[in-house]
Amino acid sequence: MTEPGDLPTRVHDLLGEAIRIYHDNPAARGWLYRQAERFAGPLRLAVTGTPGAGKSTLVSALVGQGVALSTDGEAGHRTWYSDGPQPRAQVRPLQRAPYELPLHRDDHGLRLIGVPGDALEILVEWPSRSLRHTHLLDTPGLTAADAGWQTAAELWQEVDAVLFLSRTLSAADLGRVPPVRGGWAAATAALHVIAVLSRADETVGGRVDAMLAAKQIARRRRREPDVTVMCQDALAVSGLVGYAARTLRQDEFDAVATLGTLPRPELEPYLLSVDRFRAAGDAVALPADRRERLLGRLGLTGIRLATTLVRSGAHDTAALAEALQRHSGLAELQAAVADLFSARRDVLKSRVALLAVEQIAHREPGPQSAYLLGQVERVVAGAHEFEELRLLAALRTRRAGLPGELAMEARRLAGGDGPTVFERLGVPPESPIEHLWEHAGAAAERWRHEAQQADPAGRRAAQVVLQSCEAMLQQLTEGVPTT
Ligand SMILES: Nc1nc2c(ncn2[C@@H]2O[C@H](COP(=O)(O)OP(=O)(O)OP(=O)(O)O)[C@@H](O)[C@H]2O)c(=O)[nH]1
Ligand SMILES: [Mg+2]
Repeated sequence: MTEPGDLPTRVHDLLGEAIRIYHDNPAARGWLYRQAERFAGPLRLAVTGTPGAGKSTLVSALVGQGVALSTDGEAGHRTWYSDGPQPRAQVRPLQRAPYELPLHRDDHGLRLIGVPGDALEILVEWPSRSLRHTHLLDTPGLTAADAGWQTAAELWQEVDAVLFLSRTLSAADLGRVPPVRGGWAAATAALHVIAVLSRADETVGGRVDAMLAAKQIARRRRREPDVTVMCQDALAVSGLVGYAARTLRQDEFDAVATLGTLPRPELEPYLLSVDRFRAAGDAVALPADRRERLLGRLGLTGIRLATTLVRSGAHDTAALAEALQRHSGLAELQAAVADLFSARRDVLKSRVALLAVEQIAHREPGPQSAYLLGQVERVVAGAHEFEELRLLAALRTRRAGLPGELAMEARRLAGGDGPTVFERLGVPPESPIEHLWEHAGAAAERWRHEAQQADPAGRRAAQVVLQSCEAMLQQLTEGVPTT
């Protein structure tokens, strides 16, 4: 690392410099101020993907409340969700001033009436802890011949991270991800994306083992080249079951428990299809309206899963909710978001801010544009943080070419268990500096040796870890605060 300071510090300084350069250009200056504000703000996470992939449902599942917004107009707009003291919604039409609309809540979520056809964006504020550090964006689906290609590309530059939902993870679906032009932007394009095989409970025609099959498909796909070039990881999730899990009520647990009291051979024929379940009559000891509600909340696969979980020990609402959240894939997705996005917020934001500086230099050419572009290049060239992020993703998906023990150490040294020197070295906080020196030195020695090994993937991974160790040693030399 030849540049002083870490990536976010350098990017922060560069944004300041760009603002000074465009001081006499109010439009560019205002735009850059907005970028600087975003840089300092919460993580901006988009949930996007194919039409009907379950994007809005997943947003509710991530918030843990029914926030999915329905409107009476064309659903061409996108919706931002952020935390606020009380529920409110603001509409941003094309070329008109934003204004507020009253927000209604019903069993299905939130509803806005009177949304104009030219609404570009709706900003929903909703009191929720999960929206405090992450702002969520729900988007219209990307179709194969998306007229909004440009819009999609712009959207991808406006957010720090993306969940891309597809019901199949097919090459055709992934082809809807807007292309990124070459250079460093393309090289870092996968860092902020997780692919989600959505509506996982419906995989293989909603068979009994649908969730398992979906998870297997995601695990296989995440090692295939067309997936690895576009995302950090691929996971299977049932947003429907995940949402039900996070909002499970006592009466719903009771209904599942009632089904669970029936002997398995008696219940199973009724769980073979939605029609059979609906037509079960008295045989399943639940009245038709409760059966229907349960179907709406969990789907047939979810009901099957929930009864199995109750039978195998989920004895109350909390236990069933926890187990459903795990089996739905939601818990794993939340962990991946925490690991790959939230914990790396500053690095992801740095990427977006660098793109913004590059963009303004191209869009508003002036005497200092070449200088700004050169600065972006310098910052990117010294950004070991991007390499670390790529390595952590490779380790998660077992693509790094390192055996078990080494992989765990690589993860820790690259900051996967936390970014401080203490966490990276796996030593207690407040350890004396000599101790840190010793550990970092020994680690560097070990990884210098690993970096000579034959397997190219493993060698590349080891080089990144070695660089992390050397960066720590340099940090210790400079006496930079280590917490
Ligand atoms: N079985 C099942 N159904 C789901 C799941 N997620 C969503 N759905 C259903 O699929 C339909 C579409 O869900 P949405 O969440 O509105 O999907 P979307 O991607 O936001 O749709 P658009 O915004 O219209 O592109 C609804 O009927 C949902 O109840 C899921 O995980 N499992
Ligand atoms: Mg939607």
